[in-house]
Amino acid sequence: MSKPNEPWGNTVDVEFEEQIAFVYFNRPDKKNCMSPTLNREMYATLHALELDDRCKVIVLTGRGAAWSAGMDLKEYFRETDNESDNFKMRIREEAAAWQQVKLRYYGKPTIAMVNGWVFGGGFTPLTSCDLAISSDDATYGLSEINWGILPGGNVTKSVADTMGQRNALYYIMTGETFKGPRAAEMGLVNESVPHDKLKERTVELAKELMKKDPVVLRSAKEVFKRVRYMDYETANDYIYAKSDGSLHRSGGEFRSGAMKAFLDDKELKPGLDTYDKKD
Ligand code: ACO
Ligand code: V55
Repeated sequence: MSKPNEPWGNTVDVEFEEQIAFVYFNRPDKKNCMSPTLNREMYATLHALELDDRCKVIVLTGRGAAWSAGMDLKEYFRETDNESDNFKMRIREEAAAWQQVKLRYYGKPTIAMVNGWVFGGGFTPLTSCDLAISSDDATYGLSEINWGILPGGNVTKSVADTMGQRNALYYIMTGETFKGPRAAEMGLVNESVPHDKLKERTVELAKELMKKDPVVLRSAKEVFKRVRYMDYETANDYIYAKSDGSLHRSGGEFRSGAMKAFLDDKELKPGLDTYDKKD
């Protein structure tokens, strides 16, 4: 049984290691496909970890051979086909709540560590993570068209944002699979690495993120994700507002300390290194 502050149930699991929370899709027998239950448990898990001091970075990954094989065709689609419209809308909302809102604007840095299969609906949480490291062996596919639907649940939007029009339409329309190195080439993930280096590289990246001012880092990613839908003038104003706001919330010591280390003490080259606030 999970404890009250550890709401992950059977479909999600969490391991803490070096201030990283490894959040697992935990239905390996079902290739980690996303059922309504998993969607609810993932929301509760992420919500709790945002306030959990045991982690500064979230790594989203999968148990077994899959990252996630997309939505559960049985529990999410077929078994709800005959439910009421309100019921269908509710399970969609619960999927979007963690995949498109909680994870996309998460309070801590998020890294997708892609260990295996990613299909269809899996692209939405993948692209909501700030960064993504793939195994060379991972296999990706926009398989919707192979079974008679178009990529929904904002999968289409996710790939429009990350893969470019030619690539996105190619994979949307053919349903062909591709591997980690191709995912990296297209910009769907940051890097693809040999499978046995996947965790090591992910941890290295997570540690780099931990050195930054966390309040400013949170604003930096939120600003990026929101400004792409704004015109230039609104974006400029919003960016200044978020910048001032984040310095107010953090206290600004990281910024002033770094300026002192560079301008006065000459012990930092901020172009080359992160300021070490030595706390
Ligand atoms: N929905 C429901 N069940 C699934 C899903 C899924 N998306 N993916 C895998 N499973 C289940 C299988 O039905 C099987 O269940 P069972 O053991 O009770 O029979 C179990 O997981 C293992 O899957 P296999 O197909 O036996 O595993 P295999 O290694 O041969 O193939 C693969 C793996 C390629 C991932 C295959 O399972 C597959 O094609 N899955 C569907 C992928 C997909 O198209 N997802 C939907 C994308 S569209 C969307 O998300 C809206
Ligand atoms: C997908 C489709 C959905 C959904 C979530 O294609 C993901 C993926 C058609 O509805 O609710």
